[in-house]
Amino acid sequence: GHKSAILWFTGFSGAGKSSLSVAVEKELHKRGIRTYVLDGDNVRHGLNNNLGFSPEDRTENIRRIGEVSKLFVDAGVMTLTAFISPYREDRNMVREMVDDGEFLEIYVKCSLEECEKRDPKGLYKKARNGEIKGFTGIDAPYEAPADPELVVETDKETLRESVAAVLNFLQEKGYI
Ligand code: GGZ
Repeated sequence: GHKSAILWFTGFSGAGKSSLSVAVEKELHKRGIRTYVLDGDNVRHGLNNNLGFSPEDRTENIRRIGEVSKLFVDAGVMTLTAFISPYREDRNMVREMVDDGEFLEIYVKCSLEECEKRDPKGLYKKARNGEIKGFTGIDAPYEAPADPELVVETDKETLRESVAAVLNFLQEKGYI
């Protein structure tokens, strides 16, 4: 058996949150653990399609994702979330929604320089051009976690190494 929790990946756009959450999910499946990944693709296009990127909308985005994640955890599902979630207070709000030990904050650390170099969707370029306003890291803030359960550094480690770090953490702490 396992103890279900929210694996809350936070970091810049392009830091690798989605890739990492999907790769961790694959490993959990190998161990017979049921999972669900919440990310921009399945949340911002549906449940949260009325929200943009103002500070207020980002807070509401994170609140709803927190509430949905809580439902999944109650159903015994290991829940992985991949959102920038730039505000410390918003992440702490989610932490407060669930029982102790059910919110695992994983800081997907990557320098802005590297994220901008990767720029998989060309969004940093647009933000620099002024075509997108309020882009995280350019003209909107990112508040790094003060005391995360785990930090992975995607500009210094391979994806395999980051995945192994997450799996080791879960094993050491008795989640899997
Ligand atoms: C940041 C934005 C913005 C602005 C659109 N700022 O690389 P992506 O495309 O797929 O990741 C980004 C995603 C961020 O959505 P989140 O729901 O994770 O944000 S938050 O947690 O802050 O609510 C990016 C795209 O949406 N995107 N405009 N202005 N990212």
